[in-house]
Amino acid sequence: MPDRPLRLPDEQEIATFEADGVVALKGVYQDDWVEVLRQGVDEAMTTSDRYTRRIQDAGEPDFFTDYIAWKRAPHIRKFVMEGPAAELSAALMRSTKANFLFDGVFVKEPGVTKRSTWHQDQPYYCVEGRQIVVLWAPLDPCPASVSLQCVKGSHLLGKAFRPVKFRDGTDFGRGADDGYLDPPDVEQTFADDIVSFDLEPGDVLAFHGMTMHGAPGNPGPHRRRATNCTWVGDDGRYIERPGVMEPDFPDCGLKTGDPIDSAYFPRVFDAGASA
Ligand SMILES: O=C(O)CCC(=O)C(=O)O
Repeated sequence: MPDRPLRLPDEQEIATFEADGVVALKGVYQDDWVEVLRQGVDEAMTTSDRYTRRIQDAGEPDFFTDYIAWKRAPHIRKFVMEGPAAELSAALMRSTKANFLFDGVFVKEPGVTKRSTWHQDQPYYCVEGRQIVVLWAPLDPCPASVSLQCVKGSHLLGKAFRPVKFRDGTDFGRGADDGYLDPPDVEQTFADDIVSFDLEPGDVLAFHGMTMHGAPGNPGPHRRRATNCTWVGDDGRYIERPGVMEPDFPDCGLKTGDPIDSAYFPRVFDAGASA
């Protein structure tokens, strides 16, 4: 373990991430780590916790979603603590360290028609800052037609859109009075800026916490398993948002303005420590 050395993003990939808020990184998770993640997804899908959900429309195959599965899925924990993601994300964020915020699991069984709603991640949860990256990784071959879609440049709009639930579009009690705009009709407003990629297991779609993204259903005959993990760099700060945060971390002990760099959110990569 692993079958080949870590490939870090090059300067061009980092520049693309900074300009577009999204970059497709080919072959950055080694095969062994992809297999660890697949085992972790199996563990997540056969157990449950407060964010474990099946959100498909009535009569459809499972659309499984989960957050913070690493707390109960040993293989996801192993990936987070020992795998390539922490160092890779620190490089993308040009950060001296990477703290782990949480993981997500998104499995669309063949035949799911439901979209993953267009959204930005940060307005859902408790972090503000510029150095925030989400690493989305397919665990099955994932043509652009079923892969994650991102709106290029949306992380620089300076706008936070009201987060809504994937299941039914209801919101979390944050709105215009709190500075959250109504979500736009993305396909209408940003048609020319939507990007998606043909991805294989081992590839990662890295996007910024404020990048607008979503995903089509999975009408084809193959599973579409994916995980994400969210990393916070030097400037990440805790924020209490109005209404319900998702996921929330009620026992993290932080208050608005505190650095995320705390015992609760492990500093998995530290350039100083590894120098
Ligand atoms: O995989 C999906 O369908 C949605 C993923 C997503 O929204 C995310 O990674 O934030």
